[in-house]
Amino acid sequence: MPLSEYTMHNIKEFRLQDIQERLYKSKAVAILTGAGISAESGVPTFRGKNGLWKNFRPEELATPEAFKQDPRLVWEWYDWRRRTLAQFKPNAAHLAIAGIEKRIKEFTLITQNVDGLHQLAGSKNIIELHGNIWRVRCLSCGKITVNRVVPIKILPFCECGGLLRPDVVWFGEMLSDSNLTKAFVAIDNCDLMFIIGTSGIVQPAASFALRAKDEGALVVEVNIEKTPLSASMDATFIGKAGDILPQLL
Ligand code: BJW
Ligand code: ZN
Repeated sequence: MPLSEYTMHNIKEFRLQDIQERLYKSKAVAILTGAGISAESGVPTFRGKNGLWKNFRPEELATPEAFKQDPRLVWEWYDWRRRTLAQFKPNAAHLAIAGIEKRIKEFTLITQNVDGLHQLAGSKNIIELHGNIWRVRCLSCGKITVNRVVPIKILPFCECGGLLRPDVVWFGEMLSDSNLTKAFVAIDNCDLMFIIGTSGIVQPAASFALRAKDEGALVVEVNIEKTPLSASMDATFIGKAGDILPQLL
């Protein structure tokens, strides 16, 4: 679709072309991404129709309680995801974001995704709010290591004998203070923020768009459907991230 045909659905009339112009005048840009940005690479979203593994909702498996009760089951889920992910490549949306970073002086990518596809696309200044599925953490000694073994042994153990868990943030767990601080600095300093492919329901990430707006940034959402955040955005572009983002370059 040509740039001029993407219109926005909120108060002010922005076209994608207007956002493109705004982007290249921006001094500081922040982008928040969610599972939707990896959907076109083949990664199932959490709350989409292929998001369920063996009929478990993420809220049932992505918790410290679930891991304590049945670490084997939780590791099976992560093993399945790691095996699928290992075949996937970054898509046009990941590449466009890496391209934007090259042109903007102050650029921060805040991702909720644990899949590592932004790094593969060439993004550099990334905050991985919810961790990374390719790292493991020892429950006994706390050591964090990169682990790309596919399939991973169920259950994996550290050299100290402790049980390993995925180095990700589960429901009810605190996000790293240093990541949150870096994210807030980027949000408070940016003049333009994009919210891409997230359902906007998992906190604290869901509050970032409103914080950016309160701090005076223009906030633009890209999603295939409206979300609870849409009504508060300056602009919401409805469409696939892989179609829309490359047009900003
Ligand atoms: C496309 C597309 C295409 C599709 N193009 N778009 C305040 C109020 C209420 C509750 C809380 C609160 N503060 C904290 C909580 C509790 C909880 C929470 O938010 N619960 C909600 C469910 C209500 N939050 C936490 O527990 C967080 N911890 C915390 O805040 O600690 C302090 C605290 C604790 C307890 C109480 C109070 C304070 C931690 C959250 C950790 C989330 N972890 C997970 C798993 C990570 C590891 C793993 O991957 O296994 O993170 S859950 C899962 O959801 C994952 C995601 O990063 C996260 C967000 O999902 P996302 O990315 O939005 O994906 P989807 O699937 O929901 O949406 C995809 C979107 O893409 C859709 O909109 C599609 O339309 C779109 N899309 N194709 C563009 N081609
Ligand atoms: Zn250990």
